[in-house]
Amino acid sequence: MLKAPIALMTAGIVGLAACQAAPKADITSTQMVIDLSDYRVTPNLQTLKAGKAKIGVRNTAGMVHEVVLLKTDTAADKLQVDGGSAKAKEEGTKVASVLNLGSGGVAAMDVDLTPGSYVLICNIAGHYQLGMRSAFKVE
Ligand SMILES: [Cu+2]
Repeated sequence: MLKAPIALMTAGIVGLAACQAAPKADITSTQMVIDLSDYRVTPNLQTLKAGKAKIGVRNTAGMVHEVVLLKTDTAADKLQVDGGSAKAKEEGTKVASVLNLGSGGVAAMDVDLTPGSYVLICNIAGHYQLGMRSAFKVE
């Protein structure tokens, strides 16, 4: 039992180090870039061509955000929210994600998109409800 608090402390330190070293991916050759701010998800395009694409994600905010890409016909502001976790439900709709992107972080996700309606959200607890959602289409 004595070992448990030490293990928890170590995990905390590793987590903190991961937050401070936000990734800086090269996103100059991406087909689309999504900016994350407090509390907005802003893609630079409203439509994207079907097929393989590289999507860049930049966190311009002072706190950790993330982006989850969902393929759904539900409107961006009408997703179901789980009351316990305060997160939007992703089951059956999640296509790709960049999770826990620290302040100033830049990342990219490789996707292979089929035509349809998509919603981009930040699903850190409470952020979806604060407005971190945006719709886009693949044609
Ligand atoms: Cu967020």
